[in-house]
Amino acid sequence: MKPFFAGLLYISFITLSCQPDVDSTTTSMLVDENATAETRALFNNLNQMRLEYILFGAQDALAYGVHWKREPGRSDAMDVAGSHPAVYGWEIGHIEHGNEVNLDGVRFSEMIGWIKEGYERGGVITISWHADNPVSGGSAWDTTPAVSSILPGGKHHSMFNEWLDRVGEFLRQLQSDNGEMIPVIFRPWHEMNGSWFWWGRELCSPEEFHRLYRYTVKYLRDHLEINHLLYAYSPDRFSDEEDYLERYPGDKYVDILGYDDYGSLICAERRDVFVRQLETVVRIAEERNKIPALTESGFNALPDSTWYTQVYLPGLLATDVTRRIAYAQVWRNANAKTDHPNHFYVPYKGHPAASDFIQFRNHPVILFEDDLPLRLYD
Ligand code: BMA
Repeated sequence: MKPFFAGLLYISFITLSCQPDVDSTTTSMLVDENATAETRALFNNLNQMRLEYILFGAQDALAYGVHWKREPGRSDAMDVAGSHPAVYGWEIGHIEHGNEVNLDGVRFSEMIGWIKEGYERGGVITISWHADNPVSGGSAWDTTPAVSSILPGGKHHSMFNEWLDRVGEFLRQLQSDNGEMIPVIFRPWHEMNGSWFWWGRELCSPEEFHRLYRYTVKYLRDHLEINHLLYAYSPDRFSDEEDYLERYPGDKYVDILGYDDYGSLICAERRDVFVRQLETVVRIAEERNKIPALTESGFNALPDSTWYTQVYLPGLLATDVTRRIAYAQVWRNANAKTDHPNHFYVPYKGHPAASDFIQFRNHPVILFEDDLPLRLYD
């Protein structure tokens, strides 16, 4: 072989075989190349830890639960299993109007406090945004077409920018006592492959959706210079890779590849369907050096008292591939005032599924907040 080609081969061998240290790889991989050190650390640590563990998350866990509201230090998970979840989901719907309270009655000023507490204890924060319909003024579930009207050139574009300004103002307040910006997995425009939200499949084209997602990222990151976000893409259930990726805005705009699944997780008989989807998400994420996650899940009102150990856990741990997700989150325990609560995902004190939930929490792969082996932000 001529020395020139041998040299070239040698160089490419070095390039391929030298693994740069994790930090420099991920710095260039993140959506935000100016992401704060804590945000980069969160990405790196989740990416390493997912090979061994799955973090358990729940929505609104610290704000209220079944039969209680706004009690310091409390969550239904804590009541039943002795620890808060490791991942805290929060929701900022109605921040776009500058309201003081979100669409589920949670005061934003208090939410900021709970986010700080969770972060200080080492938990992970993720935020969704069920924004109202910008055209009709109805809710996120009002399917009046609206996406093209908020994109550049659209009639409601400047109003949309104001909405993003308010999102930014809120995110800027997420600061720890020592001044660190609290990293957030931001999950806007989720379940976009269904048609129940105004940004859904039948309400805008894939291109319009791409533009919406990219515009949101660029506005927050480049215009508002918010650098403490990881961005999550989370469709609802899907049939295959092509379906999953139909509205994917591109590797430059997404850090976490997730999906939301309630329907294929309610009984063991559907496990194959669940496993096929979760494996697809993991594979697509790993091919792109992204982090896979089960961004929403659960069995509403837990009619099966062994669901956590007999359906959920075996689904998450079904194969070497499914268990490589970083976290799995369930939805909220609405603050029921009646004796017949009908919207909750974590068993509350006295519920028949409580002991099963403790077994789930004790599984060595599943991490709650007090199981976290390291601070995820260093
Ligand atoms: C839904 C339900 C609603 C809630 C919404 C946003 O799944 O829990 O009650 O308003 O999420 O949090």
